Formats: sequence, structure tokens, C-alpha cells
Amino acid sequence: MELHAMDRYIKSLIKEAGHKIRNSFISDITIETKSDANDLVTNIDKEIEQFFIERIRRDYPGHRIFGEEGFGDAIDDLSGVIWMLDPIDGTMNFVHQKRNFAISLGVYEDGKGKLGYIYDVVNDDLYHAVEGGGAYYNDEKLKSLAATSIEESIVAINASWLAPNKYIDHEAAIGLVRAVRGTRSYGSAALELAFLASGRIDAYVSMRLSPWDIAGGAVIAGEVGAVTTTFTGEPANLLKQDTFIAANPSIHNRMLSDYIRLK
Ligand code: 2AM
Ligand code: CA
Ligand code: CA
Ligand code: CA
Repeated sequence: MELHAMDRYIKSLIKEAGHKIRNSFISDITIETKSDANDLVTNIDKEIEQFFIERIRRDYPGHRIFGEEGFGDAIDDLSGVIWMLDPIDGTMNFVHQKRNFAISLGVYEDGKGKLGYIYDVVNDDLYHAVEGGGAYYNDEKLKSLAATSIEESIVAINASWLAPNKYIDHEAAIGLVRAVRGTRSYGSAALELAFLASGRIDAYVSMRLSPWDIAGGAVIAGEVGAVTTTFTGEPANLLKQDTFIAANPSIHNRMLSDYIRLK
């Protein structure tokens, strides 16, 4: 794969998709629900995914596409080149706030992250990485993450996971909130990974993310030294929904051993 030519192609494609999303603000948006009443999807999520898929199939035949809204391919192995796409990550924010959402895209070859993109559409901020070339926030090269401690960290976690639930040791998770300097919750996994890569937060944890939520961000955060795993310390799951933690390498082990424990 010629990564630099693909990188130029993808940046232009993402900017075009962002333009379409910004234009949608002046039209009527159709909102539907998926797995439950708070799991939203709009016609724009679907149209943007279809826009990407048409272009990728035309210009990169032979590549496979794994997209949230299901217009791509059924993926159950990681062989070959796979584009992992979330056309709008943070749909609830898109619907309610018209900001704080992103396009998220990762390109993987035989399971290895090659290219990663997170586009904050409303702020026109692009985070991206080409494997081995470092990560960028627009034109600014991001620095490798400096060592820190749990006590000095800002950790992104959704408040709903801090209520007692069937997945994690509740007392331990509350202990994390007490131990850290602060917590945040932005409502877009992709943006949370972009903020980790740019040093604005030190870790992001979620009980339940899908491959397209994390694929682009894992490449970007990986380029500055962040570690991305499941709660059991396995490599992040790129085939199905699973637990997920991305963290500064100096706090990742202790977060899992002391605070984020599966029941
Ligand atoms: P989405 O907006 O693309 O659906 C919100 O905390 C984060 O979790 C977002 O990245 C969101 O992606 C994702 N998310 C929202 N609802 C979800 C669900 N029912 N299952 C898994 N992930 C979800
Ligand atoms: Ca969704
Ligand atoms: Ca998502
Ligand atoms: Ca989405």
C-alpha cells in the first residue's frame, strides 16, 4: 500500500464528508432509534457512510469496509485491507448539540493499523497519523506522551458506568474517580482518543465500544505511545464490541490492576 497517496486521498474525502455534514444543519434531519430509546441514528449517519463506501469501492476495489451503519462488508476476520469507519461518532451530540462529534476512520492491513483519522467537523480540526510517521493535530506534530501518575491524571469515563452495573467492580471504579485529579465525559469515543493523543486527558475507559469507534484513534494514540487494550489487557478488539481502555503507558497497568476490574 502506498500510504502517503492514500493519506492525501483520505484527507480530501474526509473534508468533503465534513462539508456535507455541516450543510445538513440547515436541512431537516430524520432521527431514529436503534438498540434502545437513547441509541440514536440519523439519515446523515447513513448518507455519510454510503458516501464513503461508494468512493472507496470505486477507488480502492479489493479493500473491505467495516462501517457502523452496516452498508459495508460483513467482517469476521482481519485479513487484507479494511477501512473501519464511523461516519458520525457521537450521534447524540450531533442531534442535541450540533457539535462534539467526529468522523472516525482507521485503515488496517492484516490487523495492523496503518492510517488513522478523527475529524472534528464543526471545529474543522483533523487529527491523523500514518504508521511510523507520528501523529498530527492539524499541521502540528503531537509530542510523545510524558510519564504521569494516576493522581495527576484526567480520566474520561461515562458517568453511567459509575452507577452499580453488572460489568465492573463498582467500588474499585469509584476509587478511580477519587484517586484522579479529574474526570471528563465528552460523549464521542473518537474525540476522547484524539484528546488522549494530544495530551488533554491521560486515559479513556469504556465498557462497550465497537471496532469503528476505536480504529482510527488507536492508530493516532499509538503513534504518541498510548496503550490500547481491553479490560483484561488483550489488544483492543477490532472484530466485535468489547471493553476498552486507552491510556498513557505510565498509568495503564495500574488502572487495570487497581481500579477497572471486570466482575
Ligand atoms: P456513536 O455515537 O457512534 O453511536 C458515547 O459515549 C460513545 O459510545 C460514542 O462514541 C458512541 O458512538 C458510542 N456508543 C453509543 N451508543 C452505543 C451503544 N449502544 N453501544 C456501543 N457504543 C455506543
Ligand atoms: Ca451509533
Ligand atoms: Ca461510534
Ligand atoms: Ca456512529
